[in-house]
Amino acid sequence: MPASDTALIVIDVQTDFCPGGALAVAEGDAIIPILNAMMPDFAAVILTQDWHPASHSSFAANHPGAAPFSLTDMPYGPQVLWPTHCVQGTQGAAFHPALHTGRADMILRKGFRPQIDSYSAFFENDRTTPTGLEGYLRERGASRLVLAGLATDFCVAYSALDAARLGFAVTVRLDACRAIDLAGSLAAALTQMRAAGVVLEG
Ligand code: VGL
Ligand code: ZN
Repeated sequence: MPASDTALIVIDVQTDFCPGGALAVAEGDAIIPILNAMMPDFAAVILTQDWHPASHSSFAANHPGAAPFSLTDMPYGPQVLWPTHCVQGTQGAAFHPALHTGRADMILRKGFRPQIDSYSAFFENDRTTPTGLEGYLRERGASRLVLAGLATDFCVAYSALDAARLGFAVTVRLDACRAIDLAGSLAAALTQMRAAGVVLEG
């Protein structure tokens, strides 16, 4: 059983990221039994939820002529343009029905500002606008974090890298993650996480 200073952060296990969803991650739902089984072992459980307005600037549909999965330049840097997904209040933005949400102490929504995406649970994609999660975790006494969820190479990796930068001891449970893997993004994310001192398990 992980110690009382260890929090589990479950990233974006939402209908749109699971098979049949708008931005489906292959086998995204396969991790849910593992996540449910992990939850009772942690002093704190946080779920994150990608939560975009329909006008969100990360949606290809809001950039005339742009194809989904193409890159654009935003004031804060390069940004992948995604299929429309996780629109606030829609079924696609809901947690997958098999995920045990009752054990969550906190649900953190991110990506709600129209002009900026937020892969990380800690900072928006400008890497400076905080979500408030760091303060929550510190006030809960958490110094060690275990991360899992969707997708390994985007929201999980960005969250893990930010957490390591903030000084948390970070483990990513790869068996409880699945990746989008766009143009080598999974290999790059694994390399970056290892270099940042993130422990990759499973
Ligand atoms: C995610 C792409 C767009 C994720 C969220 O949860 O990894 N990926 N929005
Ligand atoms: Zn998103």
